Order: sequence, then C-alpha cells, then structure tokens
Amino acid sequence: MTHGNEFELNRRTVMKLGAGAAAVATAGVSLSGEKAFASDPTKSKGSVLGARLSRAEGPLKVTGQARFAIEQKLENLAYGVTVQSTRPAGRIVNIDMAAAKALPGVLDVYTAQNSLKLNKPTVYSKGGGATEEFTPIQDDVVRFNGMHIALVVAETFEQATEAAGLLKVEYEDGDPILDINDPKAKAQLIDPMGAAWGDAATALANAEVKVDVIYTTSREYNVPMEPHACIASWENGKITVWEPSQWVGGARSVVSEWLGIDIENVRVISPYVGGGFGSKIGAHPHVGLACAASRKLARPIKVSLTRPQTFTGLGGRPATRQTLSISASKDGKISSIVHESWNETAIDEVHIEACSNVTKIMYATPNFSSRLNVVPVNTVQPGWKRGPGENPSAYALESAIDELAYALNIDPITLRLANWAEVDPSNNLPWSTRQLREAYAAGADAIGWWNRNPVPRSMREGRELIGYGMAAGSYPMIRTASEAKIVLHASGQIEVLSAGTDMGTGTYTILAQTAADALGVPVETVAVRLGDTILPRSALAGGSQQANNLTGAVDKAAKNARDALLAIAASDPKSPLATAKATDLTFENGSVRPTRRPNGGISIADLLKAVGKNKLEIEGNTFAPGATEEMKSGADRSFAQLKGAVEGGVSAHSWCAHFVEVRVDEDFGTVRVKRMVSAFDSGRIFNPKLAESQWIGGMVMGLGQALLEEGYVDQRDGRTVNANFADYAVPVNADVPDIQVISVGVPDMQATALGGKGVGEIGVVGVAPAIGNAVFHATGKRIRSLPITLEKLA
Ligand code: MCN
Ligand code: MOS
Repeated sequence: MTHGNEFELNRRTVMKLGAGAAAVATAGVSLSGEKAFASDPTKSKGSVLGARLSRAEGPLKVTGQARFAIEQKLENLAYGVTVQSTRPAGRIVNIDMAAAKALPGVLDVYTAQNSLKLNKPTVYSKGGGATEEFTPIQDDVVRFNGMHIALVVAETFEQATEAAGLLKVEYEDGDPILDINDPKAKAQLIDPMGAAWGDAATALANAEVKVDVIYTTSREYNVPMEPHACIASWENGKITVWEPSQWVGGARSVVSEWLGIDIENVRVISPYVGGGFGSKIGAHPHVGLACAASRKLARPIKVSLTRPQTFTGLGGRPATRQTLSISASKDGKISSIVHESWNETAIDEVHIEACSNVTKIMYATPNFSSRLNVVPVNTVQPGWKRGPGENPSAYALESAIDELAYALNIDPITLRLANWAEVDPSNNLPWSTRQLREAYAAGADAIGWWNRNPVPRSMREGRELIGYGMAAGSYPMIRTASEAKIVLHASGQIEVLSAGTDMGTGTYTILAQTAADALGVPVETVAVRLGDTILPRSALAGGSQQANNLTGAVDKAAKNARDALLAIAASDPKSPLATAKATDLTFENGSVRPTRRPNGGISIADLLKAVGKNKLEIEGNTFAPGATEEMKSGADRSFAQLKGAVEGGVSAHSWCAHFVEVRVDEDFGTVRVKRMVSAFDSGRIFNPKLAESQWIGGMVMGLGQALLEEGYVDQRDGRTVNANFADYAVPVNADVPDIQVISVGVPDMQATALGGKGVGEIGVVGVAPAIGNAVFHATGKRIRSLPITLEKLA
C-alpha cells in the first residue's frame, strides 16, 4: 500500500465529521477522574466519594492479617484431596481403594461406588445460582480429562495426597470430542440469541468493499492468585462454608441444593478473595464434595485444588471461532455486518459466549445479522472470564474494522466516527451516555496517533518494526437492586454491612467513602464488613455491577440514617434539640443542628449517648417501593432481578478506546508491547486510584490474551497440557509496558443511582484487537488467531 497522503487527508476529515467529532479533535481532552466528579449533580461536597484513597484492607493483606478462606483455623480439621480422571470420555469400570484406605490417617475415600450424595443444583440460566450442573462422583460417566472422580479425606493434607496417588482406576474408553477443531464436533445453534435487522445477505452481496474473515481465540484460564479452595464445616444440621466467592448468596443457594437442606441452614463466608475474574461467581463441584464429606464425617473439611487442578476443576473462557463479514461503500459507510460465532461448551451443558454483544451495538449499520453456536466437547464446563462475550466480540469486530479501514484507505478512527451510532442500533434507544468520541480523542492525543505513518511496515527502529494500533469496546451496565445496613455506634464508629465481596476491586474502600460522604464524617470512622450471608443481601460481584449496586444501597441507607437522626433529635425527650421541630433541623458534617444555628450542632455519637442508645441500625435498598421478599431474595441468589443494559428507555454501557505501540523484532518475530494508552467512559468514578488500577489490570489481562495465553489440549487424551504457571504464561512485570489510563466519563444519572458505570471488565475489552492491529501495522501481517505468537508471525 502506498498511501501516506490519504491518511493525512483522513486525519483532517476527522475534524469535519460533525460537531461532536470536531469538538473532540480539538479539545485535547485530558479529563482526569477528579474533574468529572466536580460536576456531579448528586453531591453537595463530593470530596470523599471520588477521592483517590488507597485500599482500606490493603494493610491487613500485606501484613498477613487478612484471613482468606482456607486460612481459617478450625479444630479437628480434616483434609480432602480430589482425584481427577486421566481419560477424556467413557466410563469408570472400577476404582480400587484398598491401598489408599490402608494408609495411616486416611478417614475415607469417596467415589461413585460408595457415593457421597449431591443433588444437582439449579444453574443460573434456569433461575438458580449455579454455574454448572455437573456434580462429581454421582455416576460412572467420564465427561472430560481432569474431572473429579474421587475425594480422599485424611487427617493431614500430605496423607490425603499420598493416598490419592494410590487409587487404581480402571476405565473403559469412550470416543472423545477433544476440542472445537475436532472433526467429530457438532455445532448447535443457539437460536433466540441471534439478532437481525434489514437484509444483511443482500447488502453483503452488493457490497462495494467488504471484509470476510475468520477469527479464533484459544482456551483461556482465569488463574487468580488464590487457587479455588474452601473449608466446609457441618455442625448440628447446619453448614458453614468458607469459600472465596464473588457471590455468597449464589453459593449459599447452591450448597443448600447440593445437600438438600434449607437455605437458612447454610452460611457462606468470604471476607477476602484473592482474585476471581469470573471464576468465583459460582461455587464449583469441589465445594460440593467438601460439604457432603463434612456432613458425612461430622468434621470440618478443607478441599484445596492444586494449581493444575484449577485448570479442570472449573472452566475458563472457551475457545471461540468467529466469522465476520462487513460491507461498506467506498467512502466508508458500513452497509452490513454479518457475524456468526462458535464456542466450546461441556459435552452435556451449555455455556454461551455471547460473541455478538459488541458487534450489534458499536456501529450504525442498516443491515445486521448475528448467530451464536455452541460446540459440545469433552471439556470441563467453560465459565466466565473478565468481559465474557464482549471480549471475544470486540476482538473480532475491532480487528475487522481495522481490516476494513485498510481496505478503504481510511484511518481507523475516521472510519469509526463515520459509522458513529447515534442510538443503540440494536433497539434504536438513546444511549444513557457515550463519551466514546472523547475517548478516541484523548487516547489518540496521548499516544501520538496522528504522528504515525499509517503504511504497514513503514516504521522501524533498528531491528524492531514499530506498530501503532487502536480498538474500541463496550461493556453493558448491568444492574440489580441491593440492600445495605449502616450501624451508627455511640462510640462514634460507623459500620457498613453488606454480603457483597471485595476480590481486590475496592468494595471495602468505596463503601466507606459512600457512607462517609453521605453522612459527612471522616472516612476513617467508617468500618465496612463484607462477604458473609448473614449480612444484608447483595447480588454478585460480576458483570461489573457491584460497585454501582452497593454504593446506591449504602447511599440510601445513609440518607435513611440522616432522616432517622433528625427524627430522634427532634422527638426524643432526652435530646438536647428536643424542643425543635424536625423540619427546623439540618444534618450536616456528621451533626444535627438547628438550621439557623450553624454552631449549635450535636454529633451523631453525642446524640446517641444523650438519648441512651448504644447504636442505631438503619437499612437502605435500591428496590422499587413495594418490592416483595421474594424479589429481594431472588436478587441475592439468582439472576431473577438482574437488569441488563436496556432499562428505563435508554441503553447504558461503559466505553473504551485502547491505543498501543508494539515493537516486533524482525529476526525473531517476538512482539513486545511498548506503550498502552486507554481512555474509558465508566461514568462517574467513585475512586480514581482504584478504578485506574482496575482498568490497568484489565489491560494487562488483555495483553496476556493477545500474546501469551493458550490452553493446549493433548490430542491423544484430552489432557490440558500446560495446566500450570510455568507453561500457561500470563504477563509478568517484564511484559507489562508503560500504561496510561484516562477517564472521560461524566456522571450518568440515567444509568445508576450515583451516576457511575461499570469499571471492572471494560479494561480488557478491545485490548487484544488493538494489539493485533498494531502488529499488522508493524509487520503487514494480519494474524487472525489469538494468541499472536512468533510461530504465527514467522
Ligand atoms: N469503581 C469506581 N467507580 C465506578 C465503578 C467502579 O471507582 N463507577 C471501582 C471501585 O473500586 C470498584 C471497582 O472499580 O470496587 C470495580 O467495580 P465494578 O465495575 O462494579 O465491578 P464489581 O465490583 O462488580 O467487581 C467485579 C468485576 C468483574 S465482573 C471481574 S471479572 C473482575 C473485576 O471486577 N475481577 C477482578 N476486577 C477484578 N479485580 C481484581 N483485583 N480481581 C478480580 O478477580
Ligand atoms: Mo466478571 S467475568 O462478570 O466476574
């Protein structure tokens, strides 16, 4: 291609693409998070919520005082070790347990032969809280290599591990379907999930210019630092489970179903989670084994999956294949998008990777069609990994848009702006907010986009080819009404209580900020308790919704607390302000005072002491008035009350634009990411330090997906070959470049109670295509399968 000048021209056309684009192109946007808060309509002060505070629980973690699930010290604890199948399909004929049982310390060995009963739990798609239906050791069927086929319980972990190695398993081999590329694999169309408008097939056939491409992504794993492990303790008909969980309410309902006991008799505790990235939304089958064994032996049991076992004890992101066709006129107007996707799923369960989620909303197109398929194979049921659906969707779409930009000789940002969707094209609803043009402008400015020579393979430094690439993405604003409680103590301490979890995201910190802000007290006086089903019910920390769900509920509780304090001050005879009417009192800066006497206030603590109360407990929730008890418990243990992006007549999403610079060593084919700059619209930001950390974390995960992460399946026996951190490579510090993140969001009061949008997942969406596009720019080679390894570039 020989078209440096066209790109220069295109750069100028960006300025002409309508008022919004022009404003962006000249604004040199560098909105910091702080500036966005200053204009927040909900805040009188806004100094606490929105502040750049460090994580409240950070010191506990770095000094080892924070106790994670399996660090609980329980008396009489026994250890369970699972044994996993070494064949991919077929039947277990016999498991010889004699040698294992004879070892000292072994308490029992459980297999399908002597069955530890577990009922099938209800999966979320059928109204329950489970992410998989599979219950281990209930039958002799081998579904995949790495499936739990036995649990050995002993006095010590070492005894259980040794005994586990002594089981002799006799298999009758079946005929496995190993992976998505297996010729025996049969796709199943998931019909109702498709979208269509216009006549995409005809538009495609008549296209002036089109791209018609196939993209694939590999199996990926969530690999949080804390492996999946739990302690279950059965006592007098009740069970307590310490389980690292993104959703204690869901885990609780699943445990009650597994054991067939009343949900009231189940408590799940999860104050700290060492990362989950989607893999700890559901309690996985090993938790069921721990619970059932604890009931059987009447002892607390710890079951920790080893790192290798986490690769098959639960599933990560499935491998995907996507075909994408985009047609456009020569001047760059998209006329049709046709998208079809296939993802692996378990042989007898359905996991859908919703690969059209970004495709169907990103660009204005008169004709569209998308279809989703699953491909059952002998694998553990795949699961959610950060940005499920949106992540592979953006990979295909944003790579194809780059290909179209080159086919048309139009700059990729120009092309995106030329096809700007004024409304959500999938339903014609207005966006709640969409600061995506601002994101393009800010990111392009920060990386020096317009200084690149757009010609592929045109930029180099010594042996290194230099490439610049960009891509955009979206993540829906999912919402579920939630509850919270605030306890005001006469000591001056304030507690915020919620069953929600903090897996490193910052929930502890932002809820303290929310309460402190609404009550006008120093944030240090607020303590937050999380992650326990005895606390006020919360929907999952998944789908990037928890921050907004819970800040909304805590803010409501704080406002209720203010009203309650005003009422007490005016009505309790022992209150020093009892002579006043509640309407003549004001709550400000943590005190109640007569509205006309700025200095005559009494603090919350002094008021409680004066009226003889030790503490005052106040609840708040974001349910619509009249919500039934059933709705509230549905919200906490199922997806029954979960609302997606479309709500209240608007379509609400977070948006991002990523810009990367890569260096490709021409001799070795190695790709290094040199710089990443991303601009995000996540609405109002509750804590910029934490949100930035979330975005950066997502970007690093995207880098891993683009260049490193790939689960290998042994074609002889379906084994996950690289089920460890040595062979399943994730980015280490040396891989991680200079990263800059920019917030371009504005408070979105149509999206959520306090104007925020999701932060946790948007960081990863669109990173891989930005890197792939940069690799193309550097080398002129379009690699359409992830990860982009040197063999593919060679
Ligand atoms: N935040 C903010 N302003 C907003 C929204 C969020 O400042 N408007 C910040 C807060 O610090 C908040 C955090 O971002 O705690 C994440 O908020 P949110 O986007 O609501 O996400 P959730 O609380 O629901 O957390 C789940 C989300 C998901 S779905 C995955 S996957 C993911 C992620 O969070 N997994 C993570 N980030 C993770 N971060 C860590 N350290 N570990 C994981 O496993
Ligand atoms: Mo996130 S994958 O929704 O836990």
